[in-house]
Amino acid sequence: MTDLTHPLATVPQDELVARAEADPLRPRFHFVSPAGWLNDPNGVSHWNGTYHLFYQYNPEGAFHHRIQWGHATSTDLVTWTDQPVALEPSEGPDAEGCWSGVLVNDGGTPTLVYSGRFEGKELPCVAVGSPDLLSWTKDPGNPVIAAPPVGVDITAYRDHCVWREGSKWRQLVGSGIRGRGGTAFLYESTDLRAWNYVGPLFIGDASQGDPAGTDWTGTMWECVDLFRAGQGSLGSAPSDGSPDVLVFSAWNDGDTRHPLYWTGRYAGDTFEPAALHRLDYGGRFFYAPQSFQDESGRRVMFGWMQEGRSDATMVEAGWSGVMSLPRTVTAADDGSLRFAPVPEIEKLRRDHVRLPGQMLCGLLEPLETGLSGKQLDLELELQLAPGALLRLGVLGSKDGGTSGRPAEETVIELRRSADGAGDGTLRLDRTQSSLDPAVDVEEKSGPVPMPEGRVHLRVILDRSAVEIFANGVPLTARVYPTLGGEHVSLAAEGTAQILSLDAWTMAGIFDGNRSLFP
Ligand code: DQQ
Repeated sequence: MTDLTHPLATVPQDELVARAEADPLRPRFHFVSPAGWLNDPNGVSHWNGTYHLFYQYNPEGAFHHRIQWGHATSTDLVTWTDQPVALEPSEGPDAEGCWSGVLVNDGGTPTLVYSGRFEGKELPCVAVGSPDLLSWTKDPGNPVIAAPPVGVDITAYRDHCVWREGSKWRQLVGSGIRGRGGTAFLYESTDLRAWNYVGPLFIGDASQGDPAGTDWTGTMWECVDLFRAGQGSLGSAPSDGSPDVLVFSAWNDGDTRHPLYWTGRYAGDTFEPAALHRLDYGGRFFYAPQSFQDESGRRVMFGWMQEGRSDATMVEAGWSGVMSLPRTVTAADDGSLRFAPVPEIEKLRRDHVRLPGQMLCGLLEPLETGLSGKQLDLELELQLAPGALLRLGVLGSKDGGTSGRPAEETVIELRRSADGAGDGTLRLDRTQSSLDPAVDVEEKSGPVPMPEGRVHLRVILDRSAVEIFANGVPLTARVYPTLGGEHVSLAAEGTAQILSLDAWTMAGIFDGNRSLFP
């Protein structure tokens, strides 16, 4: 067991799991670490029929320190089995942490490429796995790249995207060029050990846009992920116009801002951008996403749903960080991406309730749906008139409050533009979501295509974890209700027709018997 040497390690390790499990705000059907700290998804993959999810893990407590690679496996992307820690810092180039990276199949040998942290900086390292992917041996030649490109003044340098192209491996390392913007440095290798620097694949422009904006590209790109969305593989000529996508998490001076993606074309040694998009309107609540193609050919993405409560509260709770549900990634006709929870998640649905379709016309008072729960999957088909607003309240507590409004409520709003044109807005209002004045309740919102005013709305609630998909556009966030409210209500301005509303309670995926060191 690790020594309790870190000043934040105030909860004894043998108490951490019980402490974490006792927290009513801890999700029950999202993957969470056994206790302690979790951040980025790493090495996400499908290997001989088994899904592997590695993650940034600190079993010492709920704070980011001396990061290891936690590991869990699944055969269905729904239930997960904890596996032994895959990578742990050791003397040498990863002595201060095994930071983010990926898994590749090197001619049958599972191989991790990750960022070893030493003396406050990260460099690329490699480890090879046993055939069952449960034990890992670090390469004696680590770090496999000795330093960032010479002569370039960088802001940071870490995280990896590695793929096979023809007879060679290619690798991107996330970085930023001081005074210019975020970037991904491209390398090439025949053996994953000796890498030749090719050049920056593409350089962002941090002087463009408002640094406070939700689409500012930042001064460094963390967790770059390059893939072809649709038919064909990276580097091949696209047969059907499928875009190439460069996902990155915009970072600035220690601040984890938000995930973005460029669509465009990767060819030769460069990426020609077509358009920049926000990946998830929850911003930092779906950070550091990583994707993979599973054995059925789907692209599946996980993201880190970081916390919106104080560091001290996390430490006290004994756990921090939620892995998003795995979501499929597809290209839409307009060239941008659409996301949906993988259908396997429906296995957890229980106690189906279908409400009759109804027309809501300018309802001032919220309509009681009779639905309630902290672990819910809600699916609505909606028809909004031009200018109409639909308001779905969840995790509401009826009692208290003199204004007639619930004492606590998290509100999801969909508004169709007044001119009835194709677009509308998805908004998450968390201002009444918690009586705790210390939690993050910043508004989250963004545009959603609403052809003919039709919206398919999916809302997945798992206590403090909320994932919303409106016509395939995601908004992911965290909420911290203090009253344990479970009410679901509906209200409208203008004319909003609910064509169907289906609701399920979601079963949990863990049995409460987890170990910090599986
Ligand atoms: N988290 C990792 C880094 C990465 C960052 C460290 C993103 O490798 O850049 O835990 O959240």
